[in-house]
Amino acid sequence: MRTGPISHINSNNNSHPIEMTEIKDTKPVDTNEGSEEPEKKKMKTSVPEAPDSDWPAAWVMPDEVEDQKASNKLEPNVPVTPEQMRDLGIAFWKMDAETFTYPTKAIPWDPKDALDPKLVQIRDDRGYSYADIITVHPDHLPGYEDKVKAFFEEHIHDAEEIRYILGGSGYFDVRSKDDKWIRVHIKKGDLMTLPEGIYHRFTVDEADSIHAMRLFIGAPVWTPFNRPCDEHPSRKKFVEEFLEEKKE
Ligand code: KMT
Ligand code: NI
Repeated sequence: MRTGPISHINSNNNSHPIEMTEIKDTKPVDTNEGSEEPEKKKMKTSVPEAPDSDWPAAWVMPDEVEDQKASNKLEPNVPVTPEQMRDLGIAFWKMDAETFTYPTKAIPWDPKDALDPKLVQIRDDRGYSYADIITVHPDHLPGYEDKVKAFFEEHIHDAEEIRYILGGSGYFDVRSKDDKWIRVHIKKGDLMTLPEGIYHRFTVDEADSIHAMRLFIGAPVWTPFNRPCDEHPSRKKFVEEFLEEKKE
């Protein structure tokens, strides 16, 4: 389901349904500039990612689904491993969302206000200079069902998508190397990044509630480019980096 009235709920139908009202105070944090190059090219932070046992459950899902909020596992289930997710450029950290608390909604939320040292370190290492906090729940988001449908349109962005789940749960679906849907069940304490250019979509699960921090490098641009957009530079970059056979 890639078309339909839900793409028109905004005046700009090519933008995410939760937009920043005003973007103030987006001064960049220290982006580590001028400091030593990390040893490994891909190592963007010194904070170790979660061990495999802490990664979210993930599985292959059918091409078409009736109920986007259902788990939609194949019969029998086809699990997807953390290694397969990392091979698609996904990164994952387990955070302490119990000790550190966050408002239900803050647009924006200044990432410099972070008290959690792990969040501070990831923020600084990766240059996350903007954040906001939203709650996708029928009581907290006007036009809830339409927005939930809009999040489920397959799209890419021209930047990394960074989500820290502060409460509740939901599904991020990403396309596998062979273009099947992989469903990733994220929940409280999960910080996941999707690489620029990966085809993906989001939905709440049957609990209908997720509280999330959205982070961004620089002034936020949430613009989704709906599939197909294979000629988009971010898509081409993703295909080259993660999908094409690497020559030694
Ligand atoms: C997204 O990318 O679709 C969202 O930000 C949805 C709410 S945050 C999990
Ligand atoms: Ni997205």
